[in-house]
Amino acid sequence: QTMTVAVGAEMNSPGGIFQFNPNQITASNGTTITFQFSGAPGNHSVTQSSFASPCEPLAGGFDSGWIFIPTSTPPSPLPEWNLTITNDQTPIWFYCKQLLPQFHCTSGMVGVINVQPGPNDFATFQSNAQKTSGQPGQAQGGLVGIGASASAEPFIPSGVTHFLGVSATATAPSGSVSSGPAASVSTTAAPSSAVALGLNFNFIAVIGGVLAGAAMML
Ligand SMILES: *[C@@H]1O[C@H](CO)[C@@H](O)[C@H](O)[C@H]1NC(C)=O
Ligand SMILES: *[C@@H]1O[C@H](CO)[C@@H](O)[C@H](O)[C@H]1NC(C)=O
Ligand SMILES: *[C@@H]1O[C@H](CO)[C@@H](O)[C@H](O)[C@H]1NC(C)=O
Ligand SMILES: [Cu+2]
Repeated sequence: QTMTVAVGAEMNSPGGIFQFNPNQITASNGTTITFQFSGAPGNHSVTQSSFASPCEPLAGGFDSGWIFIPTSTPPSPLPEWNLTITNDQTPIWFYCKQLLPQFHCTSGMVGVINVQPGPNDFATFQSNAQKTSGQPGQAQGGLVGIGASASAEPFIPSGVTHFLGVSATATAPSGSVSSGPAASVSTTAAPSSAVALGLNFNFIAVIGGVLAGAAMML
């Protein structure tokens, strides 16, 4: 079983640039969800979070990293990332962690797989995301998440760039305000993302304070 979710949208799309479409998905164990990065131009991620902290990476959560499409026409084939459902009994919340030109998460770019009946519904999650103060979490998650996992990094066609952030090593307690960059760099970062890694780190460092250990590594 497969499903497709569009990541980002074009400027004039109904709902605007900052969206996943659909943003509520029901998928059973073994279903592959193909996230197609079709928002062009765009620079988006699919990053697992939690209901309690919509715009913070979940400890042990999945993360596509950022995928940057420079052109106003979507490339063909599109960049895409396959995530397979491993536990359909738990809601899987996710957000886009891009900060520019405005915070995507607080602009409502969030989604859920397998929401359950009750107060923790999508509308509340999205509204909480929009009310989040401060910068959305930038730490890099992995391929394996909680309730869903990918077996490979995203497919990146030519002309498109993939950026991986700095991995979180410390586990952020759920509900924490910020899980800043940790002193380890993702070993899965491709050589082509080395420059981006630096930029990303510098940006976080300027915004959030410097970690001497990571600075020395870079
Ligand atoms: C899906 O897999 C999870 C984890 O193994 C399991 O707990 C759950 O019961 C499975 N769902 C169904 C409908 O069998
Ligand atoms: C994602 O999964 C779909 C459906 O199985 C497959 O057709 C596609 O080639 C996969 N894409 C990647 C990048 O692995
Ligand atoms: C895309 O976003 C990442 C993360 O913020 C950043 O490092 C990278 O420079 C951005 N790429 C472009 C071309 O804007
Ligand atoms: Cu985005």
